[in-house]
Amino acid sequence: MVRAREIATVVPDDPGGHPAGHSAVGDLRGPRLLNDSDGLKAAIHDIARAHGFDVAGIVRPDALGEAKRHLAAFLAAGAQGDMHWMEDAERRGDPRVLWPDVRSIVMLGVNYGPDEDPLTILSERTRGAISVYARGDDYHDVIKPRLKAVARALIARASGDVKVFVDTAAVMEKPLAAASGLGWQGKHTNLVSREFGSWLFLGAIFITLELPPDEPERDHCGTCRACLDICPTEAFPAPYRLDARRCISYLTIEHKGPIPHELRPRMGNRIYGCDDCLAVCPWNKFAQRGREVKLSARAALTAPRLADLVRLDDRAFRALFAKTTIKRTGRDRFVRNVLIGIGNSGDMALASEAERLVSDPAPVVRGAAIWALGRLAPQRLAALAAQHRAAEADAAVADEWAVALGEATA
Ligand code: B12
Ligand code: SF4
Ligand code: SF4
Repeated sequence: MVRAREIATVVPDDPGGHPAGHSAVGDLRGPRLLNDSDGLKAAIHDIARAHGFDVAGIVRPDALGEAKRHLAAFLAAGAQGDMHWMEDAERRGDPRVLWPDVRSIVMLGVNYGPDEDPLTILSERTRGAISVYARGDDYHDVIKPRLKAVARALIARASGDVKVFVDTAAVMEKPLAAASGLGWQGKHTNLVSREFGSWLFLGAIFITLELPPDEPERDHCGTCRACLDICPTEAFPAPYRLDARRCISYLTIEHKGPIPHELRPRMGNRIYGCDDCLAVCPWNKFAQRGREVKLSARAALTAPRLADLVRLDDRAFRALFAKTTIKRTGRDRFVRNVLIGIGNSGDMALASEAERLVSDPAPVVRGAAIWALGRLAPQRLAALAAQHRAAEADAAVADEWAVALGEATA
């Protein structure tokens, strides 16, 4: 039995990357030489399963194919918005640039299939829709130790160096997962699994050993375009291509400033992420409920009342979202999202909540409150203008006043 000599967490190379703010990179070393790569490959599936992964596949680091070119086109179009950490196409587009010693990549997936249809909550307009992936414990924190455990088990059987990644590092997890046979990238760009539908979290183990790769999965989308048609913000300029700047997931999680006016009414009550394109996929008929309790939805996050969420101060926000991925957006951006939901709710009882936040210390909250109140009760907003508008020092909030009072267009 060989013990890891080193397990180090190094370099979050996508600071602020999606959806949580840290990457997991560990170096694990073991001195024993491997002489049975087929045996190790067979063992990987058992080890992965024993550590809570539902699927595993092996891919060569040069298997990204067209993905690098597609990434370059994505970046050239500016589709990454203000996710500037994505702009290193050389490293992101080739795992060998990230780590020249890598010879094989083990791609792993954890099923987080929901208990119920995530589209149902969208008709409950006074409640917030939090996307399925964010309703339980932060998946990075759940998956990272497991990746390390699998890596440890691997080097106990073989020599080699290993690094583990779950999101946020400059690794193109979806095309690698597709090339390793875990599924295919659907027209919504996410990985679709024949076994688990849309609901797989992905992680990667880079290893210095040559392992026999698995066969890639082929595309099973056919003529279907359900995910493209359901998108409320028309975020797909073409099948297999996403403009993140229009995606509600980007707008509610990654984007720091005011949300573009044109897209606000289309967001409905989606206050953190969006599952529409995932949930509508017909391949979900094979989906199964996730087996990891930590990833399953907390009762408080399945259909929370907008009236409660909009009252969160910093402390209450951190308490409610402790150990979730939501905590990293911070109270201000989260309340901004809730106010968009309130503006879309049509519920006059929520107007007083927006009214109160017109004087919030955070500009991004004030701006969204002005918009929400303008939607629900324009006369009340006009009455408040005399009191608040002249003293407004923030240019973006001053613009919100002008737009909400009909003096300017967005
Ligand atoms: C940046 C990012 C985002 C951004 C941009 C998403 C995107 N599609 O690029 C935003 C914030 C919008 C986002 C949203 C979501 N994300 Co995200 N995100 C990432 C991240 C960090 C990088 C993705 C990336 O490299 N994008 C760049 C683009 C260019 O690459 P791509 O998506 O693979 O695009 C391919 C296609 O566009 C295709 N293509 C492009 N042009 C053309 C042309 C033709 C002709 C063809 C055939 C193909 C083609 O080739 C590209 C390369 O393979 C990954 C983690 C990671 N490190 O990989 C997680 C990740 C993709 N996200 C994930 C999740 C869960 C989500 C959400 C579902 C969360 C939610 N519920 O709100 C949504 C889904 C939205 C959607 N429809 O994609 C999971 C997806 C798991 C899975 N089963 O696929 C990942 C893998 C995280 C993880 N470790 O589990 N995300
Ligand atoms: S996550 Fe929602 S907004 Fe983003 S592409 Fe999918 S359906 Fe559109
Ligand atoms: S909804 Fe249809 S087009 Fe979209 S990923 Fe699923 S099968 Fe492919």
